[in-house]
Amino acid sequence: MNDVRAPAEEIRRRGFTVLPALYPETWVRTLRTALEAVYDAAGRPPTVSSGHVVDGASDTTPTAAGFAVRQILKVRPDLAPLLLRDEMVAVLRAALGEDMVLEIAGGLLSEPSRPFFKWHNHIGGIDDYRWEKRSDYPRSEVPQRVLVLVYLQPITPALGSLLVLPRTSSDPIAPPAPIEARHWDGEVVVEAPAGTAVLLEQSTWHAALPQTTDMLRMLLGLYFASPSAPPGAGTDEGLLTLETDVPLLRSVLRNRS
Ligand SMILES: O=C(O)CCC(=O)C(=O)O
Repeated sequence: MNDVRAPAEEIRRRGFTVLPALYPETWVRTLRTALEAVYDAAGRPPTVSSGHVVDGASDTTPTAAGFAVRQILKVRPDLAPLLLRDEMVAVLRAALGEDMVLEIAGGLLSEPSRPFFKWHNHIGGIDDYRWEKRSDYPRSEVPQRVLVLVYLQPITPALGSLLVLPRTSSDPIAPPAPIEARHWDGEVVVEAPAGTAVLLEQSTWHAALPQTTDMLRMLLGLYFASPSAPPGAGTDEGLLTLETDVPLLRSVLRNRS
């Protein structure tokens, strides 16, 4: 395994790190096929709506972010062995503490109809929209929560590059520019091969450019938190009672004993 201290330090120092092509090609293919099958079973609706991922009761739903699969292991328990990588979990432990937990495991599909995915972060969990209406953004000097985006296709301009604004823990938390603006000064444009995991500290602002090619764009969204973090929005209830014989997954569940 690579040294995990450098990427963990990067999360602390600039709010994110990228682990390129971390997931093997065969896993990426299987995960893509599974997510597309979930989308097929839902009748392939338009992927985008004005809704938020945390709203609504169904397992799958179009949202502003794309077609969200809220609890991937509830709809596809067979994917448990393919969800996590040792190196990623080691980096997360170095950043969040040995007893950090997986809060949410979801999936997201989109296509060219998804417009610019405006700047946002994940303070307090999956959707941060309530913070838009506030000026008292909560601050934490140590990482409390990290979102991992696992890209199931290359991240390229044609497929919608990811934009990230690096931040240190002493940077302001409020957005430095309008969240609708396509480009912010200081942004990093992330481009990487399929199977790449991008680890974002919860206060790190990010956005995604629209894709121009027709292919379904798919990713996993995995939220990890230190046990001392205040409970997150949109917690994946299924993970609280999940029983699994996959040791790596079991080791990050709240009920792992
Ligand atoms: O679609 C993307 O590349 C970014 C997704 C994202 O920012 C999120 O799910 O929070």
